[in-house]
Amino acid sequence: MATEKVYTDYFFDEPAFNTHDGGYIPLVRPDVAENKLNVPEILEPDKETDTDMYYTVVAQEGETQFLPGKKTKTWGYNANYLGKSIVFKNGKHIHVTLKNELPELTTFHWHGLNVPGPITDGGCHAPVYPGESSEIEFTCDQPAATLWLHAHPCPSTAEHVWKGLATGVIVKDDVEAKLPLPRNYGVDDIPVILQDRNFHENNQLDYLADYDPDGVQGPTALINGTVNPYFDVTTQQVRLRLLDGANRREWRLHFSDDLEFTQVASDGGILPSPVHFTHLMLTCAERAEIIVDFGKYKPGDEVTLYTDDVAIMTFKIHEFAHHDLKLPEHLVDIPDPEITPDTPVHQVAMSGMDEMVEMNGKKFDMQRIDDRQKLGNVEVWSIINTNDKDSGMLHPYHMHGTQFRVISRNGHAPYPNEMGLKDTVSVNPGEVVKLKVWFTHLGVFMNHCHIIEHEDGGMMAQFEVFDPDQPKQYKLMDMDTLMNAFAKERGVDRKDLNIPGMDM
Ligand SMILES: [Cu+2]
Repeated sequence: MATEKVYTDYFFDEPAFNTHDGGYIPLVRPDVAENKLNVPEILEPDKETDTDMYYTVVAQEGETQFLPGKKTKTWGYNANYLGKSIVFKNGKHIHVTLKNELPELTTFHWHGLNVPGPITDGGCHAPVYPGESSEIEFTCDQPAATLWLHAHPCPSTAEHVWKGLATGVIVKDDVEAKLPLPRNYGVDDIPVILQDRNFHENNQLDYLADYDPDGVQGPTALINGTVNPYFDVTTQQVRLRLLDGANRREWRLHFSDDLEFTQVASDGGILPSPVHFTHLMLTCAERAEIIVDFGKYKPGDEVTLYTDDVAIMTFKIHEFAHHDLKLPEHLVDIPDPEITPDTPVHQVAMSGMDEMVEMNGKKFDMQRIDDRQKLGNVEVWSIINTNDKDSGMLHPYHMHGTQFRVISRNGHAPYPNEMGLKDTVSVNPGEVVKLKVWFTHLGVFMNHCHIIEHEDGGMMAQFEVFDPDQPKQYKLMDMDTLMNAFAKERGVDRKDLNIPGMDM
């Protein structure tokens, strides 16, 4: 790999957009002992046949020991905080019972999974009320990838995620299985969910106290829910399935000694070719699978992972058998459907900051369909961030129901690690990002900024994927029904519901 091009800069044209906002909170390394990195267990199926898999995902309350002293009240999926990792095999028919044991309604959104909308997709139209469960089923039909599951009950998505409702979803397939990549889960293949939180009195979270319409942050990094984590390295290469699971934080990652690493997958799966780096920036909801080669270290050494100049995780090197990984220059073929000058272009403008955020000049309305695209068509979506280049924020743009290709950034080639399938793309202030988008399922889906408070605050729209030969009617949720349900569940008058994103 020595002759490969190694990128040594973040690709973004400004080092740290998220510091533009006056409310930016830098991370501080907590003054507590190191903790062994939590590696989430894998969710066992309830039942499996040759063709079908059955799972139960439970949204539940719990308590988590993040810091010395009092445990923190948290939410999670089949766990106290975050959740068990869910593994799907491409081609299998999947049945999931979605069970809500929380005191209020939530939804289960499969971020990056190509499934029909809006119910299976799990956005705001698919609430599961407390004490109830619902069933979904779909055929897993996409390449191996690191996806995720998170709550999406707008305008309360951000608070639900802040409390812990997010977990990794791993899709496996036969193509990835043939590549020489580490895949021993928990040993050399680990999810790395990057978040930040603020702890109040008695180590509790207090979302409303920390509320910022440009995204809630805290000074303490949590990796898979672990404060100040270390990971025991027992193999020469380790595959990290990085996910920016923060409400608004960008992660600018690099290792001690400027150790090189190799990205092999982006949001929607394996990249056509590996990309070698020393620095990698991830924006909200983006994923990157990277291979880190610890071959030059010896037992007892430690390698530190930083974001900016703050250490967030330590890799403790143990004895390992040396094994030089030979990654092929070409990993997989990625679909790249053709477009022509006649291809329809959808325009999306993400504008504003704070409470002023909008999409195409409007706030989100769950009863309004903002755009349409025919099933199977390949069309261009042109996304502009109208924020000011000097003081504006970056908006990570996410589309439900698809894995797209990035065509260009302000007319230039996308970043070298954007050549694969993606479902979330950072759009810098003043930038136009063009996407090539197609859909394989019908439904009503959402597109939005993945700074979750921007999404809750209205920087979100929805579109219908239609087929003239199979016209469909959708029963869409309305704000009154959702707000009345939240008020009833929280035992307050609707006017006293304190959901900041709804003040739009
Ligand atoms: Cu945004």
